[in-house]
Amino acid sequence: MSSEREIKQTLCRMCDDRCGIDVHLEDGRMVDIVGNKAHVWNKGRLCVKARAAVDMVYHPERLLAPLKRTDDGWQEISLTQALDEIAARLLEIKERDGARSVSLWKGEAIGFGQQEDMARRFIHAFGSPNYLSNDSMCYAARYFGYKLVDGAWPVADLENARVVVIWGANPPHAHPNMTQYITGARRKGAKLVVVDPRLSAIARRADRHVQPHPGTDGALAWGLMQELIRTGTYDREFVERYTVGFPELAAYSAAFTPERVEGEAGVPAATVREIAALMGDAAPRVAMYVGNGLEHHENGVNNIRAVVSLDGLLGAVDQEGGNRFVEPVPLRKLTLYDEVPLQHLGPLGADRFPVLYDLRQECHTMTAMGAILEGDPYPLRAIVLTGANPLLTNPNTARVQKAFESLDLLVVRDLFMTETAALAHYVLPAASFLERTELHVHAKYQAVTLTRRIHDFPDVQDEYQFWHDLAHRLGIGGYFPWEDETALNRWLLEPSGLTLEKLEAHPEGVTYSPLKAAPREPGPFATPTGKVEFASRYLKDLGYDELPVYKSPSYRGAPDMEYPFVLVTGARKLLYVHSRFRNIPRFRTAESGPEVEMHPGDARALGVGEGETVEVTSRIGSVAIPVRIMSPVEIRPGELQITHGWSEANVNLLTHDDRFDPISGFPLMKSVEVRVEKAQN
Ligand SMILES: Nc1nc2c(c(=O)[nH]1)N[C@H]1C(S)=C(S)[C@@H](COP(=O)(O)OP(=O)(O)OC[C@H]3O[C@@H](n4cnc5c(=O)[nH]c(N)nc54)[C@H](O)[C@@H]3O)O[C@H]1N2
Ligand SMILES: Nc1nc2c(c(=O)[nH]1)N[C@H]1C(S)=C(S)[C@@H](COP(=O)(O)OP(=O)(O)OC[C@H]3O[C@@H](n4cnc5c(=O)[nH]c(N)nc54)[C@H](O)[C@@H]3O)O[C@H]1N2
Ligand code: SF4
Ligand SMILES: [Mo]
Repeated sequence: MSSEREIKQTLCRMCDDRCGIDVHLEDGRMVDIVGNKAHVWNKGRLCVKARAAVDMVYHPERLLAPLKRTDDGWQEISLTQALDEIAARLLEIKERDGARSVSLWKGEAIGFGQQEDMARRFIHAFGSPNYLSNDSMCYAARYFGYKLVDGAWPVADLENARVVVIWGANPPHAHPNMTQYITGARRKGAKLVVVDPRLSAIARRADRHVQPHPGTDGALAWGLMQELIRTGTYDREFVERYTVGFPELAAYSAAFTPERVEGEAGVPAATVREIAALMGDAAPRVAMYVGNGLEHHENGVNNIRAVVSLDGLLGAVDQEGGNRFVEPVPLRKLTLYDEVPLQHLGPLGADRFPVLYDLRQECHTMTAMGAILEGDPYPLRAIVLTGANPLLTNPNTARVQKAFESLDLLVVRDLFMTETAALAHYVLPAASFLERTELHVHAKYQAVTLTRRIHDFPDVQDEYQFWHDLAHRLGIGGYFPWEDETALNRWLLEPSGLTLEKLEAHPEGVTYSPLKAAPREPGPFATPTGKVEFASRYLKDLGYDELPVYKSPSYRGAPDMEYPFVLVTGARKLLYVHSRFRNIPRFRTAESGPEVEMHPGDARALGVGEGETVEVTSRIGSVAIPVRIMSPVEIRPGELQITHGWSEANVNLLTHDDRFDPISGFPLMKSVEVRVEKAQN
């Protein structure tokens, strides 16, 4: 008998690129994944990870039943028992310590959009303001940079740019499909400038690779602004009509001569002049993309604000070929911040990092550790966590571990028994992205796609069903009235005029409103003044500097000779996403394990060869890790790189949760002072 073949179209969500895919099934079982040529974003292209979704879904180590920790180890229990017991424990803790002693933690793996919003909805409905997520160290700092200066985060109009600037990002590994748009712009004559301390995959393709020392991008951005102002090549008309704070900006920039930038950031003075001229000539068609590389620094938000201010000087805001604002799709709002405001309960971190709470309603995961361990500012006793593995991804792992071990209740939803799940009281099997249906918006193309549920395991719940079933046991079921995620999707879509039926018929995505033609009149900008704000009154009122003032990273401002190396962490590798996919055997053959990337001169001085193990030590911890000797142009002497997510050599044992950017609270993970010694064995 011949087997039955079927193709179902949906999106890959192994990373946030979200490529259109054709899933091939044989007798109902997934056998292959290929690119959907009709999808507006990837146009048929996929990265090598996509096919591993099949391995992930049917992985022999996949969790398929709820587990409960007992004195005799893990015990398999029914889903009903697990949900009943978890609900009872949550109500007990609420009764004893108040609702705010319970928090919810959402990770990168389940994405953003509605998965994030239903988690936020659940914890507010429960009565706690304590929504925690990976965005205590991702995205929010960049969002602030743009929100505070431009009023919103625009999209880089790569297709129409004359100069593309990729600043602290590496699309070929982190957003593979963005690379084709950058390549396309270059084919049409655009110049590519990459700002990165390392010769990354995208830097290799650049017309100009600018290599500042880690954490010194603010100095470089100020130096470029100084040059544009000194030479009169900034966009005077744009600045006059659409910005506030120019006199203050001009005055502060004056000190950032190319020579000073060279001393501070290590970028030759001639390069600063050359890049400023390149940008000035191409303005306003300068499209910049800022990545995660700028976020994990002590002066992160202000460095990003300085980069964004540069856009304002170039008149590249809300302009074709520059950075453009795209109208959002009008979907219903799932969060309850207006209906159930809980700020009076003291969201964790909102006192220390008011901007994080005010602009993102985000509590702060590092602050949460103090609440668990020291009851500061009040006790946090329970966490329900989904799609995250903070034991490998949050800074200062030793403290995270101690905190999680001391909780009264830790519930982890995951596909696998992770380092974090191993500490839980209950581990619940979670549905993967191929086992749920959700709406996705590709903002840049104003496209909405509905994903399909391709597979089902009994007792493996999708996120919606879990929140729904738990809410109904907790007496807050009224907030989760939809029978399933399909009913929720229908409700979310209503104001948009799109229907589920239309989306089902168009798995390649539906455009919700054609992109506006380039506006003649930029703005109005969603800032307090309605203008591009070089100086922020909002920040000043909160006690911060009004301008994006530059501060040297500690390792340069006050170097400590006990820790003579500076360590960048987290440069993405194509095959792995954070702590994920180490259990895909063919990936391990291609990229076998953790390593510290090092300049050959440093390796020589330390007397270590390729693959030999060294001990890397920061002020808070140590890891033993093999050395990878780079070519002399790939990394600068004295600078190291280790990618996170490896349990064998977890770099977050070295990173700081008590050194952070004062505006976002983001931890110092990309300019960590360390020493290196050859391991004794
Ligand atoms: N040192 C250092 N650390 C970093 C970074 C860095 O640059 N340097 N980067 C940081 C950044 S930007 C981020 S975003 C964070 C991310 O950190 P996390 O949010 O912790 O993300 P992951 O490690 O991807 O964890 C995802 C977990 O979710 C599980 N999972 C996969 N799919 C699903 C699903 O569909 N449902 C559910 N419920 N679970 C699923 C996976 O098995 C995995 O265990 O890491 C941060 N950590
Ligand atoms: N394969 C894969 N893809 C991913 C992820 C993954 O883990 N694996 N994670 C996803 C997530 S959650 C995120 S947030 C994105 C992040 O993706 P990107 O924003 O592209 O960030 P990274 O790949 O971390 O690249 C950061 C680059 O910044 C450089 N850098 C480090 N410090 C500095 C600095 O001080 N200044 C400058 N100018 N550059 C610096 C690093 O050398 C590195 O090359 O990737 C997403 N995509
Ligand atoms: S880039 Fe790769 S992992 Fe990311 S969504 Fe596309 S195919 Fe999936
Ligand atoms: Mo991230």
